[in-house]
Amino acid sequence: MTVSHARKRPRILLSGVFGPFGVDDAFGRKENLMELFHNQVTKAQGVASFRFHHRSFGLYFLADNVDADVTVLDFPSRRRFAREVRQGGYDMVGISFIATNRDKAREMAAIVRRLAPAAEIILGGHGAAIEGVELDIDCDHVVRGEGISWLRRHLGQDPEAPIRHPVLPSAERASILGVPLLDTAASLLVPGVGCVNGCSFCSTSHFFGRRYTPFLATGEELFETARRVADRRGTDTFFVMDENFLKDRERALGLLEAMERHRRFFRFHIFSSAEAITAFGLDNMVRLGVDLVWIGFESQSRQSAFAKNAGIDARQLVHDLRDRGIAVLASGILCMEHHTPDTMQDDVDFLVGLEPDLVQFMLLTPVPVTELYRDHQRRGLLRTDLPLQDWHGQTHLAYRHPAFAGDEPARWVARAFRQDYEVNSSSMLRMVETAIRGYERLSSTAHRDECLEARLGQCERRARVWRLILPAIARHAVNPLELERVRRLGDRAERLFGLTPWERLAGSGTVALSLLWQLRTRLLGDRIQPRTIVTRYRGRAGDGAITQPSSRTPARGTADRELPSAAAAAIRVG
Ligand code: B12
Ligand code: SF4
Repeated sequence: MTVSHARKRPRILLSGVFGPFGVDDAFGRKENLMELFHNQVTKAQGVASFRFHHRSFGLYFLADNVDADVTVLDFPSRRRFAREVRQGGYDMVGISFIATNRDKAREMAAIVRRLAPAAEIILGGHGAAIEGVELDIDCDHVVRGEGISWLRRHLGQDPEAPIRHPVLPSAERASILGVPLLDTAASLLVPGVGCVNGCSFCSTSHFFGRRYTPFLATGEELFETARRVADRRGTDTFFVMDENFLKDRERALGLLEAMERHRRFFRFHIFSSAEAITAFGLDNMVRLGVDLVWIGFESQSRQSAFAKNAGIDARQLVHDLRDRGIAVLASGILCMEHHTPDTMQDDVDFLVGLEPDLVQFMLLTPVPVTELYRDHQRRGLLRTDLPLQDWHGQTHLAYRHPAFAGDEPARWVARAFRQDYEVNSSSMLRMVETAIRGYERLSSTAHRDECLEARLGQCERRARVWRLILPAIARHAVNPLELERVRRLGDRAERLFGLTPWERLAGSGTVALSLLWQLRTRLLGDRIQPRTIVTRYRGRAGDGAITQPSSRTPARGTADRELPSAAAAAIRVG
């Protein structure tokens, strides 16, 4: 159904689910943190874990691409959401949620019905894939797949109009070892959604119909968007939220060509599959400015089951990437159907043995509605007794596996992360090493053109700044092996860059900050709740331009108070 809102510009509230996050309560679980690395990657590394929050990016894409008065409410409390619904006079309320947050979405829909009975309720995001969700949650529309074109069509606007990319930080409140990252946070770049590879377990590939929908279809469009965002935010670094960025080789090469032509050398953190990386070429990745790549290696014992990994020497690939200064996040899947305790240990050893900078271990989870979900459903393996809040892939198996019952899966995940930490040391140490390796290799490359000169300069800055954290890493070393590695890496860095008295002092400063952070976590616990962020967009003004959004972030612990954005920005980085 397309609604007519000719009488006035529609008023829309788009909200993420309410907090608190990462606590065991009626709606959520302690495992569902709003922190990517601390939740799923560096979680076993204690004080050395990476800490930051990501916004609900999809909401900003929707808001920026319709002609309507839109409020985006990110990380609200239940009370804050209810207040916005009661006071906002909204025609529509869109709720974005994932499967684990289904019960929160249901509660929010009930709040809307109670406080704004005339408003339409629209459900979107990955939770919309849950079978029968429209019967379970009182709503008017369930949007499965890409949301911008749906919302435009629903509002009677052109679904095919070019997509306007919002200007957003990729992360908030970033800190490692309690040391805040003072640089402006990398910006978000979303070239498109979905992936054509269709790996059976992959939620995103299936949610978007095993298709790739580009938001930015050419290298030139990517470059122009990156330039606009970078100029507005004052940083040339991007977190690229695209499932398999190098899969479209021509587009990535087009971006590289545009950067070289314009002499503007952006840097990127990307996700990509091993086959796409190999096809694109590692030296091209250096030129492109890839600082970090997330690769799904999944399982050595079933490499052939994933076409993306077939015939690739994973260990060599990781080694060659790190040698080029490209940090690698390698992810693997535990408790797959073929796994026995023995073959699973082989897979953990394989992942750890890749010696990547970061690893992710997740339990195989038949997320609705993937090919794997359908297959498990057909074979009666789905754990329908397990509440959806527990389908997060960290402690419980959502399907019946003969070899891993009870709390065995959780223990495997914990052991795997611990093994990686003890064998490979903290991820920050590994990333300092990668930066230094990249610098050494590039500085000894005989012929460097303008692009490689720029990359060398960036690599040097990264290595020089990051090595300042080595004293803090030493202070919290997991074992004597890590202490020894810190000492050797520190000497290597000093031989390359020297060490000024100021840098020595900064190193001591990182130790002080890390101890403060340790104290904070001991006294107040390890959880950090993201602050509520309210962003208001006014629809198309008379001149045809969509006016800039204004953001409000409440102060720490006072989720209902709004501050002027300058103050909010100051709090956000602290
Ligand atoms: C960033 C991210 C996070 C951030 C959270 C950000 C936030 N503020 O919510 C962090 C790192 C904290 C996180 C945590 C978790 N995440 Co997460 N996350 C992602 C990730 C990588 C990117 C999402 C994104 O921004 N995409 C880009 C935007 C543009 O796309 P989009 O969000 O899909 O939005 C589009 C459509 O979905 C739609 N849409 C979205 N919302 C709405 C709303 C309306 C009203 C409409 C009409 C349309 C619509 O329109 C948008 C434009 O087309 C995705 C994977 C992925 N590649 O998408 C996983 C993903 C969403 N996460 C997932 C999971 C499982 C989790 C965790 C449970 C992980 C864990 N094991 O602990 C936790 C849960 C945390 C919690 N308490 O909610 C799953 C969800 C599976 C599912 N089917 O539900 C995904 C798909 C990863 C995966 N492949 O398994 N996550
Ligand atoms: S390659 Fe990665 S993003 Fe693509 S379908 Fe497979 S797991 Fe999903």
